Amino acid sequence: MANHSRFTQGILKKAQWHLQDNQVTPESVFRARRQIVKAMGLGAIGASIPGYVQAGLFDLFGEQPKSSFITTPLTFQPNQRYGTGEVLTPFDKVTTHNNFYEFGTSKQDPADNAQHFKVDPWQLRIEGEVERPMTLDFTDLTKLFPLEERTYRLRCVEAWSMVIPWVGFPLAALLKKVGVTHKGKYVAFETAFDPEQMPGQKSRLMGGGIHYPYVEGLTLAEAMNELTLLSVGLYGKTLPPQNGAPIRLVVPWKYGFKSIKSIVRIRVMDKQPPTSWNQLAPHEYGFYANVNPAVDHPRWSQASERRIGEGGLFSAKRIDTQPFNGYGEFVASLYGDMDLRKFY
Ligand SMILES: Nc1nc2c(c(=O)[nH]1)N[C@H]1C(S)=C(S)[C@@H](COP(=O)(O)O)O[C@H]1N2
Ligand SMILES: [Mo]
Repeated sequence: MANHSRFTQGILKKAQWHLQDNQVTPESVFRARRQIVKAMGLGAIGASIPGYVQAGLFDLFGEQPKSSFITTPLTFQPNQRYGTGEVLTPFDKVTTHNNFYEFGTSKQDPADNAQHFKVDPWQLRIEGEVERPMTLDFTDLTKLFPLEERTYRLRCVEAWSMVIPWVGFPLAALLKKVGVTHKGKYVAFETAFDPEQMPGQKSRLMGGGIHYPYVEGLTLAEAMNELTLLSVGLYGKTLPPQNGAPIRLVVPWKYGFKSIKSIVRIRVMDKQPPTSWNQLAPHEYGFYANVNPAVDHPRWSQASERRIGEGGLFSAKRIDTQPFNGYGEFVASLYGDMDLRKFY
């Protein structure tokens, strides 16, 4: 599908009561909320705070959640090692400006169409070239491994970006638990296939021409890299469905389409697995998809990006894109002298 819908945008609706982006500093709001939660004697955020108290706190700071979906607070340790020092993208932007073509191709569609997506019960199967295949159920996802909060930049191939406080655990922890065999060279991921719940899987037009289920893949070395996260939450609570509930991948040095959502299968393989955007338009989207300002997309430049939620509506802040999205110190060695123009 040559003219797929990567640049079709829904009409931007903005309610009157919205604060201007420059009137709030998301980072300070997030920290302040933690202070209040402490002062209220509820312990650190992540302690068992009822959902309605959380919702109340969002109200207090003018960050009305768009989700009617129930998210619950998580218990986690902050991990400062990857801190970007940048302003966090406001919660309402993170949860209303989404790519999740199973729910439609416009940025607002996932927030509008995913609210009734059922995530419990859930089964995530880990199989293939592993010693101990296993199936994780919904409760396992947040209980089996210690959770960390990590703030990462997310750079979409469409040249916009965000800064998001994820909660999750390293994919490496899961791969160590199942034990990769000597044949394991790649890791394949698959999103849920449920056309009854995911209207984009029913209609070729609504689903942007992708052949579902959405699939992605990494080399084993990429999958084992310390940055590669399986995320189960953001802003201290479980993931809203539009962000890939109940579990999604986050690979911060690669274009966002690698960070596959709502995963039901992880398969360790001896061969490179097919990946959805590469199947749809192979000359535009490669298997590696490392963020690279020096290699333009055939139809637009990748040298800079629009930081969502900063600057005004028509003057969104543009910043330079960094090689590997700024994570070169952790990942450049994975690629040695590989020609990153050829392996895009
Ligand atoms: N299953 C699935 N995963 C997906 C997508 C998708 O359409 N379907 N879109 C990808 C793209 S293009 C991006 S930029 C990120 C966006 O994640 P966010 O909406 O949480 O910001 O999700 C990725 N994961
Ligand atoms: Mo993207």
